[in-house]
Amino acid sequence: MKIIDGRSLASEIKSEIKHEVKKFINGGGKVPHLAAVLVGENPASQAYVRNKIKSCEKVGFESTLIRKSENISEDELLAIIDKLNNNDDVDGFIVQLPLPKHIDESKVTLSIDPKKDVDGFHPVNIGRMALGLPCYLPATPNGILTILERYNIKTSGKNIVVIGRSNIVGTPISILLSRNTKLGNGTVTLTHSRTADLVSEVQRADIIIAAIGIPEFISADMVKEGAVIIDVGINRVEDENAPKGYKLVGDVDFDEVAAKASYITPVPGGVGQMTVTSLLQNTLKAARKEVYG
Ligand code: BQF
Repeated sequence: MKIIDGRSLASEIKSEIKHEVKKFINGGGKVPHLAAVLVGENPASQAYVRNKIKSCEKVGFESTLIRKSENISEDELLAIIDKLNNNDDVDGFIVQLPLPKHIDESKVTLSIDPKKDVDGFHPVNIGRMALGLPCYLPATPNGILTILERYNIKTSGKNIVVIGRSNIVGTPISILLSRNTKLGNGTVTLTHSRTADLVSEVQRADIIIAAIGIPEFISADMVKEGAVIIDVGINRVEDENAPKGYKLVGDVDFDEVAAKASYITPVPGGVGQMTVTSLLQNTLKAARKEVYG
């Protein structure tokens, strides 16, 4: 069994990006610039955005953080997005999710110019992804593909079971892994809350992508000997002994499942790390005008 080291892989990719940034600037390019909009005080969201801004510094990007109160109106937020869409100095930007309940997330996503949508959430980017056209790939699916690529884990002809059908993970990773591409050609089963016999579907899997959002849902009895386990879950569970009063666990019962797996991603330090490098990769693409010219 091999534990996939998301931290060291992410740091390797960040130094590759840093090198690419230097080359780009030496060739007359501008410093890539990512902006992030953070609404409200959600502690997890604050941590994620902090992490993204810090990562920008690490690779030599410029970054701008726009913080707004929980009470911002939808129109005010849309006005900020409009300004970012039209600010030539900003190559790409993200609006950190989730947003407060009075703001329509899909309206916000649709208002982002696809050229600057480095999260890859706009329907234009999802559509282009589905057709294999140049696009900004969504961060978590791209991070998963990078793990499979760098660890030389083959997907062609494999039974791949994805658990969870969210717009940002389950649905796009199912599409990417089933396409006729180097990191695709899998036989993908997308399972969800209405799946008739989830356990037997998962038991057939050569590769399991767990993106359910239920702490330690995948137990050893659900896993075939030698399966590859990609755990996308990031769940806060109470832990009196932890300094913050909680710890992070994945959707997989790590200790139990690791014993049967050929490869497994830990939480923390697995897929989550790679989502941030994907965002940096998309921002570099935006600065180089690789996707939309
Ligand atoms: C790690 C996210 C749910 C909803 C909105 C490293 C991150 C997380 C974990 C991170 C996530 C999850 C992000 C680890 C960004 C991933 O070491 O395990 C990094 O920063 N993430 C987000 O921006 O929005 C989310 C999950």
